[in-house]
Amino acid sequence: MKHIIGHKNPDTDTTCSALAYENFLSKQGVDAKAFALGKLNKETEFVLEQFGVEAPEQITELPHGTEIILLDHNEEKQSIDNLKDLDIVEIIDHHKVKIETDKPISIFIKPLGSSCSIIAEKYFDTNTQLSKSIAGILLSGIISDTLFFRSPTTTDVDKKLVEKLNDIVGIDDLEDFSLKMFDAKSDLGDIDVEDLIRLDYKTFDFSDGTYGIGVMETTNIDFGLNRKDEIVAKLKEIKEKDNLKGVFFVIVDILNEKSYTLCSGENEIELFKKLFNATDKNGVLFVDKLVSRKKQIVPVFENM
Ligand SMILES: [Mn+2]
Repeated sequence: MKHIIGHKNPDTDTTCSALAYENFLSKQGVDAKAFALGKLNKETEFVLEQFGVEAPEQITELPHGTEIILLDHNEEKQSIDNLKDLDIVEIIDHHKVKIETDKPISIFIKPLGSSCSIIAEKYFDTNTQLSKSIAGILLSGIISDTLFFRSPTTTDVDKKLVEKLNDIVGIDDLEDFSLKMFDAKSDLGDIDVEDLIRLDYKTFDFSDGTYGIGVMETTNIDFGLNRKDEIVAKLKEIKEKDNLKGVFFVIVDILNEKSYTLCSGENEIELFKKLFNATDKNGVLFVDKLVSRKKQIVPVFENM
């Protein structure tokens, strides 16, 4: 059996695309199952419950030689702990290619707003029957990753796919549905500060070292900003512990398309201000329209 796995710190796109691809492959007679590398966030739980889809089993390692399909990621650091022992047979993703493989494999990468868009296209292109529940989770994954088309990663293809999927799902008010998703994502209760930072966290190798960048997409920025001191202290701790050049925590106001970034030290504050022309209010770095780590933040660091 092929194991389909999304990235660590699973989000709605990675989880729903993996689940939908399991369904797609089963219709082609391929034995495959989706797994999650960690606890699902509340947005994903809301979406799965909404469409009656069971959450994937959580794993951290797989037996030596297991055949795996990577969904929504292709970097080792974002993948399963013992990736080196496993047999990658396929990659489906919408991020830039970073991986080296020891043999030819199927790689399917498209510059779309979400991995769910790629899976949805596979259904439509092959006229594969698409149930209301699978169409529902695909539509949700696209809405989540594109911040309901607010993110600059959005393409016209994503918009058309949501329309086509909603012909099957039949949601009357998509804007209202997206707000419910984002509110679910923003409802973090009394989450531990490190868990908050690592909810959607990735590390990147830039020219002068490795950096960590966490993103909190929210409809309630105060949830993050009210814990500023605690978050900054933890960013410093993570920087030391993980031996990083710097750590950033970007609080994204989804509905107003603005961001507020916290940093692990003075050098990082200066760097971020310089790179993004940010306004500094007591260590909170404000940038209008900066919402996408993939399309807006990482490329700027890569060119510094
Ligand atoms: Mn994605």
